[in-house]
Amino acid sequence: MFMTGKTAKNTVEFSEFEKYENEIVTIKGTIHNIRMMSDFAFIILRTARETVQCVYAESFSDYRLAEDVKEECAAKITGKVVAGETRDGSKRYELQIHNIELLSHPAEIPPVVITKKQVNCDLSTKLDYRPVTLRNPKERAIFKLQEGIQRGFREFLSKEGFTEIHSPKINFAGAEGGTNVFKLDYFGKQVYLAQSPQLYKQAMVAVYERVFEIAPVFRAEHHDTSRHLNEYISMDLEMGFIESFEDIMEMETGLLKYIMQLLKTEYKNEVELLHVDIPEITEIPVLKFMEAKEILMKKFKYQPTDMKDFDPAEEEMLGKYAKKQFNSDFIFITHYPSKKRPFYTMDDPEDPEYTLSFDLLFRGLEITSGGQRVHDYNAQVAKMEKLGMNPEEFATYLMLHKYGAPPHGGLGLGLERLTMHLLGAKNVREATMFPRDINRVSP
Ligand code: AMO
Repeated sequence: MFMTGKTAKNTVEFSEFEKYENEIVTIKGTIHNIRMMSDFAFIILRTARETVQCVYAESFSDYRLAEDVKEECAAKITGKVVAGETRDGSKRYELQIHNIELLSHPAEIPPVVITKKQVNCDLSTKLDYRPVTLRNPKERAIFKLQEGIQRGFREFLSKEGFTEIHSPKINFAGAEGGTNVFKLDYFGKQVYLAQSPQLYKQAMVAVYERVFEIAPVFRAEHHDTSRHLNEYISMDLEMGFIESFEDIMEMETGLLKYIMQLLKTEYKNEVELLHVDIPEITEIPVLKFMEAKEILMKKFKYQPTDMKDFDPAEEEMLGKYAKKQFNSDFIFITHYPSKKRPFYTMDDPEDPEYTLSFDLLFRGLEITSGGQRVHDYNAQVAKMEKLGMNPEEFATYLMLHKYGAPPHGGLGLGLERLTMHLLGAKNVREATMFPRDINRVSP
């Protein structure tokens, strides 16, 4: 026997129906819904990205609907492609059934109704039965859309000369500091799950100049919040030879424009099904951290409790401000206080209390952190010592600086957070296929 690499199929896709009008074709999928009428039946077939209306009537052929044709059976349906009309008068193809070949039978009926427009149960139940509830067309559209975001990220950066990398997730140290690092026993030695690809993406700048990674990262978040996950997909980029940290913000603006355009064109069905309000991006306003604090105090009469960072309420207010003042769904906040940014962040030479860093807020939620990094060896060692870190523990990271690194910077964009606010969802878990949080590691 030989494999030839040919992947010819003997079934057609719904997208090809137009060219088969009035012809007999076979299509495969899962029987999503059966609606029995008095002398005919609608059988909705769920294919990879569509639902196809198939109609059964005795007049169409000699085939008679068998008893075991049930919802969630995998099937091949043969029939005649006919053009029908939807409620709004547009053309929609359907299939007049001539035969149904069942390929599998479910052992039980689904525990949650998935045939309605949306899955009507609480979030926790929805997540408990995720392998089943994700079959619902609206539910699965979320993650198709999410695929589009990642695809846009990858396509845009590839065109901009970035190399895709994969950094290790079992690491000698946490890259972001703080207490939210997962410890792991590694053959008797303590290691850590990657909080981000930070140390590795920086190392690779001296190799490929521009790199990106889309991969899971791990944060031991001890609180159950609507915006934190213990495992999330971080879309990271790092670029060398920057003139300033603003180059990274320009890159992200271009990147987001590209992603939104891709969603509008190639993910139109999902955008419509989910009623996604795709943001129009022409330019993104930029505010300095302290300017933003002043706006909060003066315009919103808000008295911040922490002058080193923003709380969620402040981010929300800044989101509203960006919309009202600049008609923008996004706003960059720059120059975060040095005390709140990780050790690799470059301080602003003009005012070292602050950093050459930024966050990007999308509709009032932080979706990105980024900035310029320290690239000089002595400066990085000095900064680590100032923060009470032991540079020797980071000797492999410091090879980058010791043996020469170009000026560089980058960013990390949280995929689930971006998806969440595109959907207008209240909880990040809605935008996470199989979320991991303090109470959930299954399914
Ligand atoms: P930071 O820690 O701010 O920066 O994370 C970057 C982005 O990741 C998302 N994010 C999260 N999403 C879900 N659950 C969480 N627990 C969570 N934590 C963070 C947010 C956030 O803006 N190394 C830097 C990035 C860089 O400077 O390149 C970093 O990881 O959207």
